[in-house]
Amino acid sequence: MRLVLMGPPGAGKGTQAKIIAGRLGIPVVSTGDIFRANVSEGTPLGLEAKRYMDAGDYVPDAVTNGMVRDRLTQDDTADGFLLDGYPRTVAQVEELHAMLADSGTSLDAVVVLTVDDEELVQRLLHRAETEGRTDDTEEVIRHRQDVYNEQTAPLLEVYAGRGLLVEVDGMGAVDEVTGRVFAALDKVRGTTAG
Ligand code: B4P
Repeated sequence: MRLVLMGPPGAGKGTQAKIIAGRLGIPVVSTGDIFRANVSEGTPLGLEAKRYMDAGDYVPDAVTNGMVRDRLTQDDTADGFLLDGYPRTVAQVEELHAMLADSGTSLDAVVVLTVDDEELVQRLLHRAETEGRTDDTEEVIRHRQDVYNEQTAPLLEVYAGRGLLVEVDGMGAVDEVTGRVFAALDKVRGTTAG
């Protein structure tokens, strides 16, 4: 399967992506994780990305798109993948569409996790205590929510119009949310996943 997992910061994308992809036997491609790996290795990409991430802004499309294009040419993604946190802008949607068209493929579904705003802030503040991520301060979290609402929320309509959008309630325990994702995927695609 070729899946996209979307949702506001703190919705549980990274958490669910690992579980879902593990069960489906496909790799996770997380743009956030790739950026963070580059930041900790001090690569030129990491140095550039860090400026934006620390402020809660999106890394420029040209940088992000090039990185994803490279990743999706690797062999392990040939039979499927789960994109976690990409695309996040309309330009990224079109670039992804072009990348897949170049290889004669297309997306199967775009899953969006929905979670109340205050719950999102609480989850990220809790993560700040445990992981110390530099973009998990309350001020930056609220800015990330605004950026999501301005730049990423409009993508939901785009994917709904293409018949790909699957909305899943992201409130509640992690395993409950996973169960809802698979139930929704089974319903939409008639898959045998899980
Ligand atoms: P991401 O790494 O994608 O960060 P995120 O939106 O905070 O989501 P994440 O996956 O980490 O958190 P999750 O919801 O799983 O992006 C970070 C930055 O990278 C962006 O701000 C941007 O600068 C840059 N970037 C990434 N992709 C980009 C793109 N395409 N274009 C441009 N820039 C890009 O989990 C949050 C917390 O909630 C965790 O602590 C988790 O344990 C907890 N949690 C999860 N599920 C829960 C549940 N059911 N109940 C309670 N807690 C739960």
